[in-house]
Amino acid sequence: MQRDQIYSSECDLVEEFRFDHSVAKVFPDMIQRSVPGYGTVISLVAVVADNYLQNGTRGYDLGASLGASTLAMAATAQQRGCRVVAVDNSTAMVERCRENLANAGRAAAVELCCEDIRDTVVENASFVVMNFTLQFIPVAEREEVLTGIARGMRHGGALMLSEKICFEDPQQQQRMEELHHSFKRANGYSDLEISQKRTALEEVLITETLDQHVERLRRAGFSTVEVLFQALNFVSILAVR
Ligand code: GEK
Repeated sequence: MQRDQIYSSECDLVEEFRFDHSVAKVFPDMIQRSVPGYGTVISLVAVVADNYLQNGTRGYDLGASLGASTLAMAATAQQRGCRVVAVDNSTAMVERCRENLANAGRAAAVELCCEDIRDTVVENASFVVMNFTLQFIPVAEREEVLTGIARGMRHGGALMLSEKICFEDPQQQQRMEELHHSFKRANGYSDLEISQKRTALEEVLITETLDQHVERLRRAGFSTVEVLFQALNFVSILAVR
């Protein structure tokens, strides 16, 4: 696994974060060292898929990156005659994802689309995973994306939504942010890397509170919405149609 050193030397001007080739190359290392509980989230994708994927339906991975969540649902999907659709709008990510799926022997079971998830038409879905992707969609457009997902889902189907969140209480926000920075330091990121990455993401990754997510999911048409897993300021929500 190639080590993420993108922000290790001082930049005169930190540019807005983009999912380009330099990011795609180090992505597995970057996400593992930046998102507390990432490995558990991916294991939970397999568990939720096993519980919710219905025979002959579809599973979607929206914001698939290199296909970690796609691969976590692929075995169950194949056994149940389900088609998996993986979507990402970064060509760099999609190219590498294609290689990963082929190396894992899952290329035929997955339809990989390079498109914006705002344009994806979800159909006949019993399981949709959107891990750490809604946070990159403008806030005003998030409800429409979720309503579209809910509309394309079978009764009893599940959406697993994982997000970095913020907190209404400023003290809680500060505590969680400090702990997240400590988590990154413990994983070998320097203070310079942490602060430059933070600047790069400032206008790109917009967090909301858990309540905002839960309320929006209910409005979008999900009947039960509950927390599946949380590690610091990262949460996975299970929303059942
Ligand atoms: C994982 N789910 O490993 N349309 C499609 N893709 C998008 C859009 C968009 N509008 N905006 C961002 N992306 C993965 C991790 S990463 C999370 C997901 C992170 C894509 C973007 O190209 C990137 O690959 C992914 O969403 C977010 O479980 O980097 O924090």
